[in-house]
Amino acid sequence: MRKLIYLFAIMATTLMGIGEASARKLHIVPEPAYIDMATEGEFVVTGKTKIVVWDDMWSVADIFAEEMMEYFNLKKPMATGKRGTGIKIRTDRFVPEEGYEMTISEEEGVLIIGGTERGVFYGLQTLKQMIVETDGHLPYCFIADEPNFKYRGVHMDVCRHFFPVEDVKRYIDILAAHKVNRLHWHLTDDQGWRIQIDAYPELTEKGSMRKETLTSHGLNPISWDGTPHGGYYTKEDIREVIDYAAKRYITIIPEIEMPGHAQAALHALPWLGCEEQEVDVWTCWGVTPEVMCAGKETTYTFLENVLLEVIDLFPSELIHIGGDECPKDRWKECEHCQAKMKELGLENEEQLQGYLVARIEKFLNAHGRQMIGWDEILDGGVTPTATIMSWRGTEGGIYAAKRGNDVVMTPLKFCYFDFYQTESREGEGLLIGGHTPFEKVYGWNPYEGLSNDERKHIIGVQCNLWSEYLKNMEMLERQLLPRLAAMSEVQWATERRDESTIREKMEVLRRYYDSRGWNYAPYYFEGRK
Ligand code: TNX
Repeated sequence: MRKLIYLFAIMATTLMGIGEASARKLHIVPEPAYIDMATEGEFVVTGKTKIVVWDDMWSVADIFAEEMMEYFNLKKPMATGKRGTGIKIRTDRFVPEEGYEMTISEEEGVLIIGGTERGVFYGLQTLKQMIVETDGHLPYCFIADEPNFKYRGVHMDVCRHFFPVEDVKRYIDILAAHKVNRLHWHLTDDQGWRIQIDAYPELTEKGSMRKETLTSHGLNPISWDGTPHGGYYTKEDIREVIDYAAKRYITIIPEIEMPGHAQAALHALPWLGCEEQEVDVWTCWGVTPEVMCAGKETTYTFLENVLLEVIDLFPSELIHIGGDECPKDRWKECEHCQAKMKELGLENEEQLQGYLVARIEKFLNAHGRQMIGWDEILDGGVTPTATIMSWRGTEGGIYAAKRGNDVVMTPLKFCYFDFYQTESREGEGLLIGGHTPFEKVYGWNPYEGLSNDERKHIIGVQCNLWSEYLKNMEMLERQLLPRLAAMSEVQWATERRDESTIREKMEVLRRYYDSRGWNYAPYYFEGRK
């Protein structure tokens, strides 16, 4: 398919009379597969330019028309219509599904052909960057583009700190501009349950609010803010967010944590624990021993009922079940867990978690969905059909890929955007730890350690943004940007990365961030790492 694009590119270049590459350059993040610049000529886009829509893709056009309003200082969105000249958008099945071809010439004005509407959407993301870079004076050129990875994810933790619907939408806008197509929405954890479940109203009534929040790293000195914190999404909120994301070709993968990271659920429904112990919605960070009981049948009924409502809400094929960091202390002392292990002939508590995970996977499959979980789900013996999210390193992912499981690579060293961005940490405030500067993300090879055959199982790459120390959108954005730009190069343009040009490209992208009013960390631009 890629060959076809190049062939078309060469033909188009000849037709348009484009000669050798000129000094005229475009700086696009992530790097497109193919760019051919004409030596002269430009098409000027202004607020009066019309968007000419074929194939009825009005929503794609409207989003672009609206987003350019502020840039062009308009009172209403740019005009759209079925006929005329300007920015023409259409689809053609000869272009790869997520790909697009953009021609800017005297004859065409701007013509974007996507393999699908999704491809057109990505073409328009590129175009927006070009408009800001050239102030609307678009040089004649031909671009053909398509992504390397089909799963291009970003994670959002709304449990450690809650972010209202408007913030989630803004987050989605940022993702879309980087051609990300998955939002992994971490909806339940020890510190808050954030999704309305009709069968168990207590989950949000009691489990969405904690008394206060830890503001230090824990011991010596330990401090809390003394302020209650909470919030949750109604089903209506969630539908609104899913719809907003879908219009930007982002699938939301919901995560319901089990059997660990569940203290907020245990607070709401104490019978979920081994001893029906009374616990608070957690006010600390880390790993708590208070986990769901894996011996009682009532736990399984609960999980299935919750998942039924989750499946009903979210169209995503993949459903994330967590599975990480589940201490087994309570299970070792629990008569129900021990009886279950005996009944099933299990040797240890790891295998009991393996049983829970496999049982839940079967349930999801029976309802037409696929399970994805953190790499700990490998520990208790994993089924061949689960997708593994490799976070503790790449080893779990490599092991799973070798066994034939699909894998999303998200090793903390390169993909944890809650980590510090500079070695000195100066000016960064209190964060969870670690050190992941822009350059480290950009230079990471997600295929390392895998043969060509095994690579096929790496369906994608994701960065994770845990919010323990990120209280508001401004802080969240400074952790996300500009590192998401580096991540998008890994996701979309793995094989096209070039360390000699990225800094120049980022100086241009920064102006694009400014034009959209997004916050970003200054360190990379200051040369600090
Ligand atoms: C580990 S990644 C966690 C999270 C924390 C994060 C902090 C994973 C599956 N578990 O619960 O928020 O570290 O970096």
